[in-house]
Parts: sequence; C-alpha cells; structure tokens
Amino acid sequence: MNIKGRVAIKFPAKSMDQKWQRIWEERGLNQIKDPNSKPKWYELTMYPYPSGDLHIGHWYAMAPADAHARFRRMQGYNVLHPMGFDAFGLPAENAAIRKGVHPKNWTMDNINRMRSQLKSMGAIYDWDREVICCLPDYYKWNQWMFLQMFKNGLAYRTKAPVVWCPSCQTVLANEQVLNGVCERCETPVTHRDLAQWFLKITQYAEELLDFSGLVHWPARIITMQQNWIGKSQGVDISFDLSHLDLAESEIKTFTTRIDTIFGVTFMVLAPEHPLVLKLTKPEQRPMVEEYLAQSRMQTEIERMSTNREKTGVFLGTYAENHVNRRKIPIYTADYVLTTYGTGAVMGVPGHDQRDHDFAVKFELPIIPVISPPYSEGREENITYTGEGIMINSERFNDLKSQDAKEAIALFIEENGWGERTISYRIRDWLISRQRYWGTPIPIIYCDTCGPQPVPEMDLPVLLPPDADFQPGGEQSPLATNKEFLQVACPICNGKAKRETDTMDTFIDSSWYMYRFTSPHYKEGPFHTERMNDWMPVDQYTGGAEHAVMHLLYARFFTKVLRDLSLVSFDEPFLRLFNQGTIIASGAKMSKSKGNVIAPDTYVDQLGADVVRTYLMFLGPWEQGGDWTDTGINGVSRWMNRLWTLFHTDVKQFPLNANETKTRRKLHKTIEKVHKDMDSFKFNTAIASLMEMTNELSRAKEKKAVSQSLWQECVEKVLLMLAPIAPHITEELWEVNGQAYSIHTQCFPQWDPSMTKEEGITLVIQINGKVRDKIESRSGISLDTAMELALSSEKIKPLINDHQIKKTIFVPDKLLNFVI
Ligand code: ANZ
Ligand code: ZN
Repeated sequence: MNIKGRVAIKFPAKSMDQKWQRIWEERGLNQIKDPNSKPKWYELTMYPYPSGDLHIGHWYAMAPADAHARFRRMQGYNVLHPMGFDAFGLPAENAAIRKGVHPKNWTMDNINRMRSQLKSMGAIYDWDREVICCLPDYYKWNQWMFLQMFKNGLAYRTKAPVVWCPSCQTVLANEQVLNGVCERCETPVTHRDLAQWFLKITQYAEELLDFSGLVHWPARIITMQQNWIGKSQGVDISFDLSHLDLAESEIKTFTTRIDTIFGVTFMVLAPEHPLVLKLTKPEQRPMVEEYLAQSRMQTEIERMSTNREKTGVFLGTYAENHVNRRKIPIYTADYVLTTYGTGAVMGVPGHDQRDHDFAVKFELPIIPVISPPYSEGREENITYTGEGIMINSERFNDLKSQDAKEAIALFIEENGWGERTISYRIRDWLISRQRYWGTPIPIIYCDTCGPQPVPEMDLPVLLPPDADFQPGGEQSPLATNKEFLQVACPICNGKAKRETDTMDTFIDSSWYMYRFTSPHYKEGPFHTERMNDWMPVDQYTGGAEHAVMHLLYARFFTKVLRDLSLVSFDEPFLRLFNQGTIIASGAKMSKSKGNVIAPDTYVDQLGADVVRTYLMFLGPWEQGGDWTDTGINGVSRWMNRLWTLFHTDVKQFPLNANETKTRRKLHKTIEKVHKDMDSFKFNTAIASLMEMTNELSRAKEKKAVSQSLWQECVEKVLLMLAPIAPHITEELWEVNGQAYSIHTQCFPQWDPSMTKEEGITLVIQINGKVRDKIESRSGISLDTAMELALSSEKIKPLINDHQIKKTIFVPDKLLNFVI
C-alpha cells in the first residue's frame, strides 16, 4: 500500500524502533515492580478480542492510553498498565467455524500475531503479566467465582423465557440485544423457554444506581446505566379474580400511575404470562393459542414499536377493579412485555397512548380521570399524560393528581389490595450459552442428589479440546461429548451428567482487572496483597459501547467480591474515559470502500512514533478523528524538523543572549502540555510542542538563545514528547549526551512566574488623539478592548452621542475610534 504524497523520513525509524524496543526489554524498563515507595497508578485499557490483525481502531484505543500511562510514570507514579486478550466468545468461534479451524488454534494464532503487532507500538506493557481468558489457569477462576455465587444464592437456575438468536443459535443476555437484534450478527431475536443459569444482579440494582464512589465517569455513561437499571416508583396493585374459581384469586400489575386507577377499562397480560391460558374461556382458546404462537415469532423490536397497529385477543374472562368493583375484560397482547413489572398492565386508555390505541382498536370504553389544568383547545384524540385535577374518581375527585397518587396508594394499602413498590427494568444476568468456546459451568446433575457444584479441588472443569464445536441448537455442542458429559456425582458417586452450557464471555471481563495484579497466582483468582497494592483501577479507558454490559457487570462483580469479603472497596474503576472513533478520509472504514487503514504498513514505512503521534494529533481523543495521508505526512515533516533541529551543534550559540521570549515560551509550553496530557488532550499538547519547535527554529536562526538555554529547551521538549513518541525521543536523548533512559526521568515542571500573563498598556485614541491609557493583560480581543475603552471615564464623555464610524485596533498596543 502506498502512502499518498509520502514524506520521506530523515531518521532511521525502523531500526531505531527495533533497537530501543530490544534495549528496553533487555534492561527490563517496563517490568512492573510491585509495591514500592512511589504512589501507585493502575491505568487499564479495555483488552481486545483476538479477532485477527491489530487494526487501527486498536491502535487508536491503545497508543494514547499508553502515552497517558507513560505520562503518569514520568510524574513519579509506580504504574501498572497491562495488556491481555479477551479470548473466549462468539466472534472467535464464529470465525473458527467459518474457516474450519479449531477455535483455540485460531485464537492463539491471532494472539501471537496481535502481541507482536502490539510490541511494535513500543507500549509499556509488561508481557509477563499478560492475561488470556481462554486458558485454564484463567477460566478456572471463572468457575470458582461462579461457585462462590452459587453457594451464596447469587447464581441460580430456572426455566425462563429467554432471548434467542436464531443465527448464533444461542441465548443472549438482554444487554446483548440492541433494538431487537442480536448485537453480534444483527439477526432479529426471538424467545424460547429454557432452563438457564442466572446471576442475581438485580439484588444490587439499587446500589448500582449509586455512583458516588466514582471519582470521574462521563455523565452520559452514568445516564445510560441509570436508564438500563430503570428504576420506577409505583404501586403493585391486584385485580380480583375470586369470582372465577381458580387457584389464583388475583392478578398483579405494576403501575406508575395509580392516580388513574378509576380509569381502568381493561387489563392486558403479556403472551408469556403464566395466567393467560388459565384465564382463557374454552371458546376463546383456539384464537388465544394461535396468538401466543404468533407472538413467539415476533421480535422485541416489533413488540416495542409504538406506531405498530395494536394486536391482541380477548381471553373471555373479566377481573374486578377493587376500587369501584368495575368488571374489566382481560386480554393478552404483545405490547406488554413479560420482562417488565409483573408482565401485566392495567389499561388506562384515557391517559396512556398505547392503551388508547388498544382501546380504539378493540372498541373499549375510554374514561378520562384527570382533567388538564387548562382544558381549552385540547384535542379529542390525543391522550393526556400529564398532571391535573382528578375527575370520575369518586372520593378523590377535585384533588390534584399528584396528591391523589399519595392518597390512592394509601387507600389501596389500607385495604390490602396492593402496596407501593419500586420496579427495576434490569433483569438478572443470564449467563448460560449453548456454545463450545467458553468456560464450562461447573455443575453436575445427579438424578438422586439434584444439581451439585463441582468440588473446588476438581477445578478447572476443562473444556475438552476434541469436542465438535458446531452449534447444535438448544444444546451446547458439549452435550454430544460423552467423555465430558458423564461424570460421577460428587455426593453419591452415582452416574451423573455435567452441565454442558458455557458461560457468557462477559464473565471473563468482569474481573480480569483483578487478575493483572497477580496473573500467575495459583491459590486463588488473585493474591490479596498484590490486589490491594493496585486495585481499584485509577484510570480506565475504552470505547463507549461498553456503557451498560461490561461496565455494569464489572461493577456488580466487585460488589459481590466485597460481600464475599474478598475485597474492601465498592467500585473497580475510579475514573473512566471514552475515546471516540477513528474514521478514514471522511468515512467509516470498510473493506468495500477500500479505506481500511492497516497500521503495520505505516509503522513499517514511518516508524511507530509517527503513527502514534498522528493518532494523538488528528483530533480530540474523546471525539475521534479522520485519518488522512495528508495529515500523517504533516507529522512526518514535523518529526524530520525535530530530528534536524535537535542535532544542532550547541557551540554555534552565544554564551549569553536576550532570551526571555524563548524562556517564557518554554515554560508556557510545559504548563500547557502538562495540563493537556493530564486530561487526555493529546492533540493540543502536540500543537503546543509544534509551536515550541517553531520558536526554537526562530531562535536558532537568529542565534537568540544561549548554549545553556538551547540545551535546556531540547531536553525539556524531548521529555514532554517522550510519552507520545518514545523511540525518537530516547534516541535524541542519547544523541544529546543524556544517560539512559529518558523514560525514567521526571516530567518537566514549569515556573509559574514565567507563565504569568504579561501586562500591557493599551493606548486609546479618538480621531488619532491619545485620550487614555488602559492597563490590561496581553492578547485581549477587539471586543474586550472596546468594552474596556467605552467604560473609561475619560472616553465616555468624549464619545457621548457621536457615532463611531470606524475603529482601528493594533492588538496589545492601540485602539483608535474615528467619530
Ligand atoms: C397504568 C398507566 C396509566 C400507566 C397511565 C402509564 C400511564 P415505566 O414508567 O417505564 O416504569 N407497564 C407496566 N408493566 C408493563 C409491561 N410488562 N409491559 C409494558 N408496559 C408495562 O412504565 C411503567 C408503566 O408501564 C406502568 O404504568 C404500566 O402502565 C406500563 F396513564 O399503568 B401504567
Ligand atoms: Zn448423586
């Protein structure tokens, strides 16, 4: 591949990269020393799927994160910035099936390739700490954690309607369904009833809504988690079925609008609701059954859509509304979801749009019970969903609806018809996957003793290498592997069977940050002391697409570990930063557009530093940016200039010079770069370093700096650039006679007296005559200068009513009004 308009590199980029990478490795520059006298800084970047080549998106996530970790190291922290591979899961397996190779071989080959590509980046990863989740010494601890949860009632198995992806042939977690399609293959999902393992994340719903333990997380990620957890306050209210002579004497529904209870004219059960068939009259049964069969085929998208015509079937029976003894017909309809509240709703067509559409379609009465504060001009067919004054609600009439909410809830509680409750949208985490490439769930089923945990001493339950890994429908491919399947019951030693499902791969990433603190530890998932040396993670970086799944699961795991007394803090990631996405030449990268950037080619031709620097320069990291060859050529040119400039012979400079300008510029640059690096603003940090090089070029040309200042500037610029471009700066550090290594130096400090804004005197003229002199800081704009001038007591009376025809502004010097 050719780099358009490629600028030739004047320095031996490739051999320099190799030379320094070798020396750093030999001398153990990046070997992590567990606790030492320095304060710790754990900076973690989300570990990648070993999906093949390391693409530019990986580089974009990792190179800036590496620069930030390096910056912290130069600030004097003991830094842990590890790397590993999220090696289990569907993408690896699907690709393996497509290519007919074993998932393990495919995965490990990719890991080996990606590791060497990662090494070419020159990052500070300590490869002795690598974590690979598909290896038994890692997934053993997935199984161990599962067993701890099982023993503490946090893991349970139940038959449940689950989301099913017909293409991946596996169930999915709710979090893996985006707008009704599988997030992996984009096939619309359907539902099935299967016995599955769940983790009780709902037990932590309330605590997961408390973000106060976090130091800094993006507000939008917090909002997404809040919405996902979806807390609603309302009332669980029952409707009377006692006249029907069933075992169940009531149906429970959840409503956030108990103030509308007198407006209920029907009731709707989700098709999956267990009472549907019991409440169906024999003559309605064929229709109901057909409807249930149909709705199973519907995807969540279709069911949730608000503008779709409502469907449903009358069950033939009625429930009674306790508050007014009104008989209301019971329907089943798929706009009610089984996964929320109680899976049943009270239909209030007067005040809920979906209920309204349903009532219109099935010709059900519509009773308004809240009168809007201003009723004039209100349209007939629009449901009123706001607050107002109660009507048609017997003794609650004339109350404000907000007050009626309270009063009615009390009234219902007093009569034992229901109680105030809080409902969460979040469901327990379904972790069973009917796939081969995952952690076997360590459970044994014995006909006599029931489901039994695998004894801890028998862990890990190894994934059999010789299993057929083609997906097999509702059963995991492991079910066909007799050797794996058949096992002795740990209690009675009788014949028993293993669980054949594997775990959701999000289990692996829920605690991998702990494993990095003692990756070779054999006695437990982590060594407690080492873990306490490093955890919690001080800075986490990665893509915003992980707002709900991974980041919520990881928070949940930490709270579980805390409750098991394994850790003593509440949150795993104190600070979170999301980088944006990188596009190429104005478009999303795709093979069909032919604009996929292969980092290897660029690294090969220009060296790692040019690629790293360009990635950090092409836009604010959090917004992402557009990769263009013109852009990277600009960086090549700058590095060439640096290379030449920093090979300058200092002897050509005078011993003394009037050099305040250069010195000030240096200190301002240090301040700016320091602050920018601190807050991930790499692009503006690099821009300041570029300006500083301009200043040095000027100073060199005019011989306007002393030998010592020149030397100081060279050193400090190199130090500031070192986290961003580690190879060239190490080389130039050596060229300039400094001792190895630049990367163990401190980040330069600025002198505040050098960075203070200089004061200036602005001369104010009227028609060319000096009328006032105003003290101000330098660099003020015309607008600010006008404001200052026009508020001057000397100028005001002179301008008075006159019209200003023209203003002449010489920044930092003069403002002249022509009147
Ligand atoms: C009666 C009512 C009247 C409602 C009204 C709303 C407006 P949020 O706020 O998101 O928590 N609901 C309850 N369970 C449901 C389910 N399984 N599937 C679909 N809808 C369900 O939503 C709570 C409201 O969503 C509840 O309050 C219920 O409708 C509906 F003027 O009850 B409401
Ligand atoms: Zn048994």
